Amino acid sequence: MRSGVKSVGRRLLWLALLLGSVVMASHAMAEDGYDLWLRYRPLESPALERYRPLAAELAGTANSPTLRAAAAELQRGLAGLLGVQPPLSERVSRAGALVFGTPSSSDIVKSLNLDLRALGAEGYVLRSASVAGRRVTVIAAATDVGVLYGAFHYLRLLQTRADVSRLELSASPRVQTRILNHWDNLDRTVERGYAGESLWDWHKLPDYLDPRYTDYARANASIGINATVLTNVNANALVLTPAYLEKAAALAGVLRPYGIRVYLTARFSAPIEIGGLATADPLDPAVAKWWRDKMAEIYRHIPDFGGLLVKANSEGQPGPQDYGRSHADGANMLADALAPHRGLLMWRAFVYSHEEPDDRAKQAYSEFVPLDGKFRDNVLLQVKNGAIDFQPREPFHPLFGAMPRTPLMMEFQITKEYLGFATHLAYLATMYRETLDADTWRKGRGSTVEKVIDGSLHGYRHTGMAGVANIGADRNWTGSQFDQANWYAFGRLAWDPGLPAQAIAEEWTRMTFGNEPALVQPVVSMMMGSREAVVDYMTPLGLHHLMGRGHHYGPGPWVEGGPRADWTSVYYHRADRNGIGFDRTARGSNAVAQYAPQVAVQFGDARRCPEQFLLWFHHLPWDYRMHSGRTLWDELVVTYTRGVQAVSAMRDTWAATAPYVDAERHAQVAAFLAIQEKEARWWRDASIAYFQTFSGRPLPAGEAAPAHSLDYYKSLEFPYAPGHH
Ligand code: BDP
Repeated sequence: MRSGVKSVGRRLLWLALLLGSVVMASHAMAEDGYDLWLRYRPLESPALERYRPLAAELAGTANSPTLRAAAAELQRGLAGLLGVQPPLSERVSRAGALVFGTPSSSDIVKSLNLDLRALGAEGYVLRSASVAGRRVTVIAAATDVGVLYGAFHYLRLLQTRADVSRLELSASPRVQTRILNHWDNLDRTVERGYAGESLWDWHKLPDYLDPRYTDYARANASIGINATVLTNVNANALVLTPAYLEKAAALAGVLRPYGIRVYLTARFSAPIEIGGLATADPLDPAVAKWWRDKMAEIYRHIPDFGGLLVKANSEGQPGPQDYGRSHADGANMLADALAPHRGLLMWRAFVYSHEEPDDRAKQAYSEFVPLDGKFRDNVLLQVKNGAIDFQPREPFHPLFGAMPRTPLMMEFQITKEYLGFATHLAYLATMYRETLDADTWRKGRGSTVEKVIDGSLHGYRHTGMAGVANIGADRNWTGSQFDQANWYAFGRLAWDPGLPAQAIAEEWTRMTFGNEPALVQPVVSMMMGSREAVVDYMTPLGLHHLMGRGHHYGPGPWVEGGPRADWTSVYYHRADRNGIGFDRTARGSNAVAQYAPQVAVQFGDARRCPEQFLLWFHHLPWDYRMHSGRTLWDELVVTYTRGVQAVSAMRDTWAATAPYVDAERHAQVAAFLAIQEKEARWWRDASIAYFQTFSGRPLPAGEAAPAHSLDYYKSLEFPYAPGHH
């Protein structure tokens, strides 16, 4: 009996252990996306056998925080990918060593006499070489942060199964400041954020440094992002008070080893709000002194503070025009306060006023072009990709190419405020590429926006690219698995604005999900078509600004009235019995005249205007003949439907990838695609129901009628839609 009890007990114990290990194993395999693309999962054969001998040892001296971060990342990556923990040694003692360092940190690197000067302060080389007769791989740079970037690149090569046996590559960034703009508030809400609360836990700072801050830094460094604005452009002056500066300094301390500089947003009226002054007039000496003192104070807290980002006289924010001064007066006063510390001032060109009757699309150009050459040396003007506001598709902003004497930096939106929030799958690199590839013609053919941004067209002394972050405290960082790709793509394009969107998608997919061709190919093609699908079901043929009021969730083409015309939809689509579209030709607002003549004639002529921008520039009758031979009305309906169909096809594509993706992430993406399909149909149906009241025309043959009445769509309300405060 006793032995029987014992054996039952033992069996139970075994069962418990077994169950425990199964639970643990499945837990270990469950993936929630936290790892991002830095997902160092064990390699399969034969890649494993190929790479292992090339990482037998880590040879270098980790004698700075940045080099320690580089060595730690290599160790972590190699342990995950190759299942080895290569010893760290100062010299090469075996074949297959991975040598890392700068000429000053590593005698081996020094002895190789590499020409590192051309790489600049952030570039690196990856090179197969021979040291004392032994084959090694070298990750070398002139600076520690270059080594860190090189380490991430090396790991990426393994993650994407590249050949690393004969490496001979070098890389350096084409844009100087590669910066995230967090629209994060001090109460941890995030304006237009769809990934939960702000990552910055201000309340617990500076004493508690969430380990996530380090992972955030790793992720950014891995794609070359070297700066971050911690706070919302709709700024709260409190962030400039001593208590918050201490908190910001603590964050800067975490980010510094990863080559990331901290910036803050400055509320223009801060001298009044926290400084006790009666005015914030930029030409008042007391105001200028207040800012000078404030900057000195910031630099005492954060010696490598990057600078300030300012939204002024835009959407109700205070600014120099409140005192009858120009944007240049305001920007230069702040730039002067930053200059002794080598800080940069990023001044946003996103300005428009409801008191100004002119077409909103024209206002930034009208405001800033006359100020070209009037800004201090440390000012960059930050310009959104298009002239309205981060719409699913906009023609490039006419300011690009039009301010040769003022460094213009790009502002892209990574968070998908106008492209379906976190649930819609929209890979944005194709959109970023479209803008970067656009030809401004300002210095003849080939004067692309890319060349404006990398500074080569006008010889800018400063260059920059900003991305409005989509990051929050959600486990998967960005609210969805595929939104991680947009963070990734932004960083890669900021480093090299010439990269093809497809190559970035492929790289990301391999790192994030795996290398099986049956996975990579369909996922990449799904990503490549995804943003076009959103354009089709939300704002086809150049339509824009048709979303719900305030929260911007879902369709709202009927939005009218309220405090400002330029915050309604009817202002933009101008649909009536006769037709639809915003006439921006010489007969209308003449916004086309803000482009170079070669561009203006194209956009200004309905026959030559790319149809994707047709209703952006033209008001056309419903029976206008499209290139397809269809009427404009029919084309509109067909395009909406095409968008919905594309999402259905994406669902099928994704379903077929199930064998290659862990269950947790697969299920989440599948569920989000189902939401996307539902909402795509909602956009189509609501838009068609609304525009049909003007066109008075039947739907083309075979097209399904909207599922509900227009009144139904108009009645929907979403008081707690995320991202809106
Ligand atoms: C708009 C957003 C608003 C931002 C603004 C900006 O709806 O929340 O404050 O852009 O960029 O698209 O300043």
